[in-house]
Amino acid sequence: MDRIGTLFFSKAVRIPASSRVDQQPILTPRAYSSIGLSLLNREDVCILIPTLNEGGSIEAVVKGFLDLGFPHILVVDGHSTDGTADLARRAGAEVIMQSGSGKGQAVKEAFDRADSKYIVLVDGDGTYLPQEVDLLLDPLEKGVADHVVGNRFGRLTGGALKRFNLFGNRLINLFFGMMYGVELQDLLSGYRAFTQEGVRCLNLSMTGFEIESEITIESVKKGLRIAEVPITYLPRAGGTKTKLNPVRDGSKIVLTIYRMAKTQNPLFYFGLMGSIFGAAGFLMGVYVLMDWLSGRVEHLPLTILTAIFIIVGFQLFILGIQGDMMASMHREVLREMRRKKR
Ligand SMILES: Nc1nc2c(ncn2[C@@H]2O[C@H](COP(=O)(O)OP(=O)(O)OP(=O)(O)O)[C@@H](O)[C@H]2O)c(=O)[nH]1
Ligand SMILES: [Mg+2]
Repeated sequence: MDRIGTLFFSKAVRIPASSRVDQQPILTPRAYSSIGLSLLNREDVCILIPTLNEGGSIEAVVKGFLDLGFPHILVVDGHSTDGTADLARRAGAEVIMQSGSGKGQAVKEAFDRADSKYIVLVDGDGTYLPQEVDLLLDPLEKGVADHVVGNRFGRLTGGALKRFNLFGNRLINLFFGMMYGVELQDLLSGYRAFTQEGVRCLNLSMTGFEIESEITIESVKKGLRIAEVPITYLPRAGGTKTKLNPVRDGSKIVLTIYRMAKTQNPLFYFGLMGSIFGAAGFLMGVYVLMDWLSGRVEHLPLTILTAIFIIVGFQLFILGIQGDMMASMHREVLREMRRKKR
């Protein structure tokens, strides 16, 4: 049975918590090997940090990665007004100003410039631990993944995610799983690692906070191997402000997940629209019929509308089925091409 065209889940690789660095602030080479993590060349890694007014945390984040031996740190700043760019530069990072606006645009610009073997994407708000970066890089180095997501729910610190955001995240992950048939625990994580080839496969267009969903959906579409590793998630430092509006950005994220499913799961995409038309037509039909049966009242225009709604709903379903067949064939061809390439 086809993986995506159904509502069944397939699992992303989940790396167990047993290989976590847990409480260790900075790990020595010996500590890494003792917990089974590979020691890769830090020169091969580029750390990308999008920032907008993160003056309260950016220095610590940049220094955290430098202290671990990562020499390539690129901060893409959204024209902060609190001196973030200067603070990052003084801490030792290369800083560029993004040419447009929004986190998504900054990430795209950063991806275009990063030419290292491995690319790490991390928020500059100090909510992620630099010393856990090896947990993300390890599956790449071992060749078992092309895109590793740091799962914030692996080790959530009290208050790091507000109850409303936690609920929203859970719903979005569930919705994503239903749409794309891939079970992920943290679609919206801001701590990720990629191989260079993985990043080059991604065709990104979102400019705002939808970027994380788009990156993950593109990874699924392009057949990248996604792994999740449990990481620590800390609350934002006091005095620093979130740029995320849970309602406005949350609905944009849901819409992005839905819209991008058009080619990946057309049955769900068109089926959902078809169900809405069908249900509206059915309800209007019941009303028309009840009135006619009880008092011989005719609603001619409403009857025509009912018929139109039901026909449109039905046609959307047929479109979904046809789209699903085309998507399955397309995936089959892609799989075959990939198999031949290997
Ligand atoms: N360059 C750039 N960075 C941005 C922009 N908006 C947000 N960021 C950065 O993107 C990262 C994530 O933004 P946050 O506001 O922390 O959003 P979040 O992590 O989803 O939400 P929190 O729960 O508040 O942490 C941070 O490092 C921000 O500074 C932007 O327009 N341009
Ligand atoms: Mg954040």
